Amino acid sequence: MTETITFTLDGDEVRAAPGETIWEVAKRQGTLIPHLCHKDQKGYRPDGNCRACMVEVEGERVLAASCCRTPSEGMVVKTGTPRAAKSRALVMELLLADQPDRATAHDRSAHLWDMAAATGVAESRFPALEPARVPLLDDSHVAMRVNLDACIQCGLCVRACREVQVNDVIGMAGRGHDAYPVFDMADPMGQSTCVACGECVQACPTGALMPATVLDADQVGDSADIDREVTSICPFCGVGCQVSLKVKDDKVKYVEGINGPANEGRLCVKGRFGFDYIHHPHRLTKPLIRRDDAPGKGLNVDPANWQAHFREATWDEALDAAAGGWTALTERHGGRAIAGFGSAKCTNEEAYLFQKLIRQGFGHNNVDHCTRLCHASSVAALLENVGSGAVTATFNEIEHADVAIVIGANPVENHPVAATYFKQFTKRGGKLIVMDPRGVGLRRFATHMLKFRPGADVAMLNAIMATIVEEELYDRQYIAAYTENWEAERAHLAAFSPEKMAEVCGIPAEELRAVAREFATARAGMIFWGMGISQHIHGTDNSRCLISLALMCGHVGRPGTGLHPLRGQNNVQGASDAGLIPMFLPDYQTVTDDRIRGHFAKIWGASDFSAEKGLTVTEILDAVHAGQVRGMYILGENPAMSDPDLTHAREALAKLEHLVVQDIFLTETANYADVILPASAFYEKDGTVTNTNRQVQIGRAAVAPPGEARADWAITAALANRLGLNWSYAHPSEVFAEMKRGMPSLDNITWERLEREGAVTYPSLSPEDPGQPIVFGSGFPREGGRARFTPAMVIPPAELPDADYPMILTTGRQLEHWHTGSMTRRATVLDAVEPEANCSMHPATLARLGVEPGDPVRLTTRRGAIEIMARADRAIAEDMVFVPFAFVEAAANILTNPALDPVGKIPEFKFAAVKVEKIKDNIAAE
Ligand SMILES: Nc1nc2c(c(=O)[nH]1)N[C@H]1C(S)=C(S)[C@@H](COP(=O)(O)OP(=O)(O)OC[C@H]3O[C@@H](n4cnc5c(=O)[nH]c(N)nc54)[C@H](O)[C@@H]3O)O[C@H]1N2
Ligand SMILES: Nc1nc2c(c(=O)[nH]1)N[C@H]1C(S)=C(S)[C@@H](COP(=O)(O)OP(=O)(O)OC[C@H]3O[C@@H](n4cnc5c(=O)[nH]c(N)nc54)[C@H](O)[C@@H]3O)O[C@H]1N2
Ligand SMILES: [Mo]
Repeated sequence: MTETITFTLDGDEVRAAPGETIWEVAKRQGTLIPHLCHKDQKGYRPDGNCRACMVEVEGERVLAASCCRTPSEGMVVKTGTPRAAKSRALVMELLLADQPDRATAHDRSAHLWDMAAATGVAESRFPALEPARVPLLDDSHVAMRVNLDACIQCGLCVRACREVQVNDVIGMAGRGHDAYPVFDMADPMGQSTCVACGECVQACPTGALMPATVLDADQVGDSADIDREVTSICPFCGVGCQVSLKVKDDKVKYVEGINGPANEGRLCVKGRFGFDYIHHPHRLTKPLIRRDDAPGKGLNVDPANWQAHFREATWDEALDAAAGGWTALTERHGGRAIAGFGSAKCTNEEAYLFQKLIRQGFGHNNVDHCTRLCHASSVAALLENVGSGAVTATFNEIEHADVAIVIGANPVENHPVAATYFKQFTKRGGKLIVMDPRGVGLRRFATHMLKFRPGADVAMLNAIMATIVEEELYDRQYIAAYTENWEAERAHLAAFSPEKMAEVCGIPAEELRAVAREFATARAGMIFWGMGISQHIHGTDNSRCLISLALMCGHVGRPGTGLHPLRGQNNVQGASDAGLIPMFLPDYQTVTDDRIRGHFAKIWGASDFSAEKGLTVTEILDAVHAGQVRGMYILGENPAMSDPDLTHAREALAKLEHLVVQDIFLTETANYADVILPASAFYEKDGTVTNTNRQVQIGRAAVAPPGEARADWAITAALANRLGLNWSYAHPSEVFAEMKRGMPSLDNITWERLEREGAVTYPSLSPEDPGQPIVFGSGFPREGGRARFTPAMVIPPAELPDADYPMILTTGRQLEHWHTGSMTRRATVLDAVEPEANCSMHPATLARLGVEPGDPVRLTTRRGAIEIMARADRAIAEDMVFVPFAFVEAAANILTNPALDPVGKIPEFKFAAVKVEKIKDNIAAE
């Protein structure tokens, strides 16, 4: 029970919640007590070291630090007494004595100066106490500057690094007045293990730590020297961090995290420092049309010298050419000759319009997007067994869990802000079970790290569940009340004892049993998963196992419990919800149902369209090879890099008679286009996006698109009108209003509400309800209200290592790069940190191959070969090689296997047989 405390603050009787400090209550009451070492952001522990926030407590001899003092019943606190004010002013003066002057400060608008003003101090009467005490400038990092002459030893950077982001890089060296922050043992920041999240920079109250973009060559800067501040959503991953964009001269100058429901002020390196791709000179600024004398379609267009292939066109000409090409093909071959790939990087409204254009304009459902390559199998299993494809709980719910499983996901690199919550959970004593064939970054925090054989998920998970059955650790009441098919699952599991499965998955039986006990006996457990689960030919089975595991333990529907596939793209949840899927109309309503199609046809004022489920991403490219699809519309996707078996995919793109690509760059895919339409980047348009937590959030245009580039929704609408569809949207809010007519998930969520509140989680039960972070506490959206156990069999990967291809290829991501690299390789900081195509192998493997770290190797699979630099990484198993897919010069997907999961239709990106060879150094012989 929460008991509030009543006390007197500046003469008023006020109440404090348990744990609430005097500083917090004062702020709530409208009194800002000066503060330096205290940061008003969730995750920051008050420290009370700077003494800038002293207040007087009646009856106490000494002043109290209001940031860390909680009131007691009946206490009388005065914030503005002369004694308190004098003490605070003295603190300020002493601190200012050692600061550079405000005129030449690193940050003329640092928080420190505001606080000095608030205490009535303009300058210090004291001489500098400790001149030149530490190395002053550290500019070894591309993104940040360290100027320790401004450091006041408040320790906020240490708390930012160790307690909020839990990266443990910054510490304090020296003592007392000589204390100063150091990176690792005492490295320059740029050579330390710093991952450049920049949390310390955001926390620093003095300008001792600054974003490099705010400082001039003399290390002088002013963070308030901006024209405007616009709030939006980070355009990278599905965490959906809310950001404040500081804009100067129509360019983003720097970025800060703000208090969104998912990120609570935190950001990662991409969100904070990866924004400037939008200002890159490669941005498309004018519509382009392929020249009649272009030297053939292919991957040979240099973005700096595109003129040999394309010519600039007016929008009218380009839109006519784009739509005219499709119309010509449909007249000859019917609507099915055209297919579309929409985008999970664009907004909900843009995704909705895209699927509407394909369905209404061409009469069929051959429209899909990158979800097919991503969580398609997870969503298939969730829809089948839970009745809904979205997460059952937000990732932030881990705060209330006591055990969590993270399997086949590497959140430290791929969902870094979510990972901060996972790491904090372990610091509070939460038990973390990590399951991954690679020793991913979370292993340092894991209670159990199961480094099992790749592709052996079903064997391992079935063994864990078999233990739970055998040792009767399951939740009988939950199973009886909320599930179906338990007896079949239970019988099925009998064949999977840990002792039998240990050899298959490579984890000892005792460890499997220990993990089973840990998870099943927990009060509240969560399961998080990623591409290591979904990107297999048995991806749906993998997910079925995770669902069954959660259900049998009753770990769904309560605080601290839930199933959470970590969604990837910034708007893949929203794009899927909006119907960018061949089997579903918006809100996962099946296209085969006449009534549902009728409903949408009515909303659209259109005639009926095909009742047949459409083709998926990989099936569409197969249909191009088969001559069935002849024209395409590709929006914000780069299949010439992201599809499996690129040779096959690129041949399909080259074969298309009419390809329209709408992107912000001249991507590898755009190389094959007939018409290229220059679009706006995320920070250049208004719209909503839905993150992995089901939080619908609003993004706002901060800068204008470059040149003649236009907002994606407006381009799609213009194309629709050229196809005769008569759309008339003046603003994305009108599209959102239309979406609501067919999407019950958006009930109680309006554009106006999003503008006001920034974010609403669906489902929202009333116009006041901020939304439900946890769902399915009282049954599931399936017939009978029950979730289902679906037993899964062990199926080996499609392509096993053999004598010719003896190792295992696995692919994925790195912290600094985004998928196909189109954005992040054009972001200054990210490209500087990770400029070169690389793969990773165990040092013993490199030694066996005679390869030194940094040397190039050749990787060959049945589909092709690439040459790439090799790194040593002990986290990789000795028979594996890990390749990120961001680098066109060594494209991982030349190698990957296109074999598909039969249900989710997702390719097996995580497993292929590969041969690794040293590239002989034969330059001397030439
Ligand atoms: N920096 C960065 N962040 C991103 C992205 C990006 O491109 N760059 N992309 C975003 C997108 S769209 C997505 S979908 C997410 C993906 O995020 P993650 O799911 O974390 O992505 P991956 O790195 O592809 O793979 C995750 C893990 O699967 C493991 N794995 C490989 N084989 C197996 C297996 O057989 N079983 C199991 N259990 N695990 C296996 C790998 O070792 C790897 O650690 O990231 C999002 N965030
Ligand atoms: N080997 C291997 N391959 C994989 C995976 C893997 O793990 N391994 N993972 C798969 C997964 S999970 C995914 S999600 C896919 C991702 O595959 P893709 O979606 O093809 O990859 P991205 O690079 O994110 O492509 C996004 C495109 O949108 C453009 N863009 C960005 N913002 C905007 C905008 O506002 N408007 C427009 N019009 N364009 C914009 C970018 O320039 C870029 O070309 O890759 C898949 N491929
Ligand atoms: Mo993804």
